[in-house]
Amino acid sequence: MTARPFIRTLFQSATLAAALIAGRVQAQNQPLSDAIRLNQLGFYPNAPKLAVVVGNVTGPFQVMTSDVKKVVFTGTLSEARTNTISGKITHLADFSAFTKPGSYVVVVPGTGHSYPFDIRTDVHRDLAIGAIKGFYYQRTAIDLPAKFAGKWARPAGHPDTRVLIHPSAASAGRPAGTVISSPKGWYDAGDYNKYIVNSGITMATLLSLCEDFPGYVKNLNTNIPESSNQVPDVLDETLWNLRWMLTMQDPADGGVYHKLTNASFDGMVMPDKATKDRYVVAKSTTATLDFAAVMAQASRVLKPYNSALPGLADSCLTAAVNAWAWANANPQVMYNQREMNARFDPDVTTGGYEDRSADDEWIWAATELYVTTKDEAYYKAVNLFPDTRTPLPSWPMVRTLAYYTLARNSSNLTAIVRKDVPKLNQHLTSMADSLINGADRQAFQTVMGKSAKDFIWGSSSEAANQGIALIQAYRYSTSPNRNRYLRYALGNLDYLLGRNAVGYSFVTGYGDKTPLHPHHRPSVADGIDAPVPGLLSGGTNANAARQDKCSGYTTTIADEVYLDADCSYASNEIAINWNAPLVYLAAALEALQNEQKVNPGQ
Ligand code: 9MR
Repeated sequence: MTARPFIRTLFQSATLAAALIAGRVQAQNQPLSDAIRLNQLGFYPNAPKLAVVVGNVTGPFQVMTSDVKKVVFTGTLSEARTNTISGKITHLADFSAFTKPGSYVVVVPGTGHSYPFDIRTDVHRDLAIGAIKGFYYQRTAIDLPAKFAGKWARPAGHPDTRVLIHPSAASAGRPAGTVISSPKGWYDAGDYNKYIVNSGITMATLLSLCEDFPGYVKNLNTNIPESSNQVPDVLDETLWNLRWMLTMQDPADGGVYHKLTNASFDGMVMPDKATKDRYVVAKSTTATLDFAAVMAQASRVLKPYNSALPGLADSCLTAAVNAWAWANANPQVMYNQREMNARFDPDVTTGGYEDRSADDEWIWAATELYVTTKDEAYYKAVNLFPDTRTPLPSWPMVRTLAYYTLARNSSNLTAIVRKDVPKLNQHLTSMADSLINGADRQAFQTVMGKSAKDFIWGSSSEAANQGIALIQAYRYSTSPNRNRYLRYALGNLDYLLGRNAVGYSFVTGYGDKTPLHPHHRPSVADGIDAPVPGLLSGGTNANAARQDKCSGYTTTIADEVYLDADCSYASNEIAINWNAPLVYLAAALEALQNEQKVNPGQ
């Protein structure tokens, strides 16, 4: 983070100086070209290295030192590829064979040079740390002092110590208007509300990183108030939200409120200036099951930290068991904001996180509870494989999170469940195989974007979750070809960091062409030019113009509809469920690279 602007400044002044010395000719010969798309942070020495040139250009390309003075590698651009979505032509510049650490640019004679990038062994480590730190900046109810927040320091917002029970959430013990305390947690996104459903997958993703790479996360220091304790920073960060989630459970019956929210979205003001009444709204089956799953997983992950966090693991398990009981008594309470508003006041118009089916939430909660307790009653309560699909995880579709959990705990299952492991592995590998199938022929050679359907609201998280799916398959596959999964996981990180149809690195502050105007209230209102760093923009969304009606979109081509404007909440908001898979992908690839697992071979 700190090194990038410095490198960039150095690079820009070096380029400028070179241009001045050589006269205008040099500048004209080697302009910065937006047509050369690559991971703007860089590459691991022993991993694949690809740049994609958009346009019909043939011939040689070079890798040069970042002062554009010395050629260190020469290659030939690939045959033309046609982007199946836009019809545009691309050519690949593959310099995987070049492995020497340093700072470089890719030069395509007649086109120009790329942004500068590094080749080094820990090239995504700062990103992993920065993306975790992004959650710190989303914290409610705590001052962010300069010591931890740098120039993005700000006073606490939303203490949430006086939250009203909305009429939709009233119960005998807590009639409408009752005041409860429900502090901490992260802001969901560019808005200031807190939603249990979206916390569900977010927490699962971060807890899974801790479960999958415990050794690696121990050394990720994010400079937060808890950094000096015995708990890894990423786990400390999740605790900020976990403690809020615990307050969202009604102690009288175990049910969990769907969300804690204003009646309507705040204006573009700083958190401490947003002081509207806050409500907890309707309990729901999906929120309660997501809560049960998170608490059961957290109980497992927190167990080794019992001396630093006495009793917390046990409290989480109790909360999970009580939530499960509520869901069993209330199996079909689906949150429907329109119906709720027809019955109760005030109307609530903030994020809905509505779902058509809770079947997948049942599978996920049952699995987490089973794995933590080994009580087979949970396992027998659901049909783990209702069909042959392995849907990519997203906030309304959490079934595959159950598969990841069973796979990662497969050496510690009871006999009756162990017999399902081969089927489980088959689900994970066939999912990965279908993801990578044909990716090698794509215009950007990425899994992401094989289909125009990838470009939905929050598409960046599709890319990141595809990457996670590939890493899970890599971890459990016994195929000699499993390294392919890792290569394509890395390819999707390259996508997020610039190898894509719009040429943006979608992470604020990480890369050279990054979102400067995310739909993120603090970034808009804080008076600081640079947006809060380490936040993943939702990214390209084919339907964004219709959804947010922001003016300024210039195209309807599915993989190009992205607008770096703060009105574009359908293509340029940030959200915790998008940042979490970025954290996982970057940190997991770093961990695997440390183990020399990411390489261009088979
Ligand atoms: O991420 C959500 C996306 O899948 C939905 O299509 C969209 C519209 O319902 O809502 C997104 O979630 C938003 C939430 O409702 C409120 N906070 C901001 C979230 C990100 O845009």
